[in-house]
Amino acid sequence: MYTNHVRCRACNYGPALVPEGIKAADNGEKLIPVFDLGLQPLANSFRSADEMQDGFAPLKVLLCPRCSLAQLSVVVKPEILYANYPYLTSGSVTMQNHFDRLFDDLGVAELNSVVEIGSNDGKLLAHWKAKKPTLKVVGIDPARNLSSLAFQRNIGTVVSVFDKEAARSANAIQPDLVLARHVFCHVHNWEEFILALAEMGGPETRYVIEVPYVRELLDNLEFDTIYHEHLSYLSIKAMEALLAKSPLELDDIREYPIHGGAILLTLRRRGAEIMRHVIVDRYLSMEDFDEERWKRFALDSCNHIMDLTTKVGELAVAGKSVCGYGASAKSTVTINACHFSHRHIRFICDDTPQKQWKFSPGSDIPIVDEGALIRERPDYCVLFAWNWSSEIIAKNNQYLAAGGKFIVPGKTLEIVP
Ligand code: DWN
Repeated sequence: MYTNHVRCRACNYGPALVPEGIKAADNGEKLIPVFDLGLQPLANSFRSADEMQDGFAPLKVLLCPRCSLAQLSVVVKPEILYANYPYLTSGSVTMQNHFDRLFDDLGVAELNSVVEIGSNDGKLLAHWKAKKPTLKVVGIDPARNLSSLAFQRNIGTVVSVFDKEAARSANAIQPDLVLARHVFCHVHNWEEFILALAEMGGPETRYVIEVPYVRELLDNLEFDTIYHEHLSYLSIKAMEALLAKSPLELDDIREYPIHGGAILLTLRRRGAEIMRHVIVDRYLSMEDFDEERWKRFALDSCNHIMDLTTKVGELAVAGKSVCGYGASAKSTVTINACHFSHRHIRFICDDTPQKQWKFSPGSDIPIVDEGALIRERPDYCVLFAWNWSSEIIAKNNQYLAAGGKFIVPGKTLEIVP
């Protein structure tokens, strides 16, 4: 189900890779363990009552002391994670607004063709085509179940993990822009990914990667964004170490609040007539993601997990009913880290049909439709999908009016109202 990962995927720091049984001279290089949640289920392995729970794998973060890339100690096989993927890009207003902002910030109105890697169900490309009908678009995504949804939106998808072959297929539209949103940190072989990117487009093509920024994870204790799909937790320093040997270079960085705080990296071919933006050096000068910072994060995250466990446990003992909202990958991490069961969290409301009437991975907590919040009217609701909290709270004012309260996990637990 998984392989062990011991060398940094950005700068190759780590022990020499030698054949089994051969004792290698110790080069003294070893990635540093900085955060460990033990054996955890796969965050999107939702199962119905008659299905076996998929495997568990170690969830441990290793830090590269040379380039500051944090990365998981194992790599779960992509076909296990993504062949039939239950996560749908959010259709929320917040996400639509983000798509509009990217359309404007990336100047898509002036472009002819866009390829999206990890295009999921085609929502973004369909949204952009609605704004510019002449835009040529192609998606690349390994999940066959999602590509059929994209097809219903008239978005063609190369059904494949992203590699050179998929890149050459998508390159038929000669893209001006290649976009990869929340994909890059799911990828194991970064060098191959960058080389495959360079197979597309021409001298002026922009390659734009949107990923969570490790600074937000550390600052906001976003421990629940650490799961097996997220193989890496990106710093600009690590990106520069990776690109140093590649045909592409980092040209610009922008920040967006989506998914708890993301950065948008614009890469270009080396030598393109573009001045590298000074902002890259500004980020490099501010980054301090070292072992001491990560170990402080680990301690604070453990305290946060204890606080939530205690709060929900006290409510259960007091006879209060508690449910959850948002069967996100994040909810799986939190539920298993807190060892919650159906006795603590009676159910989780979620608007994703592929997740409803199944169980949260690793637990006996059922996932139900959003209407259950009003039908069952529990006393408290843990907002596992905290990155959509304003939207979710706004649409559930009837629950609040009936006396319900949301528990919003964050750096500190917030009770709303
Ligand atoms: O990297 C990834 C991020 C970008 O998205 C993927 N590996 C997996 C996924 O992570 P996630 O599952 O934590 O994503 P979300 O978007 O935080 O999940 C929110 C969940 O809440 C979804 O299952 C949908 C649900 N939801 C809902 O029921 N009602 C969301 C909204 C906004 C709502 O109104």
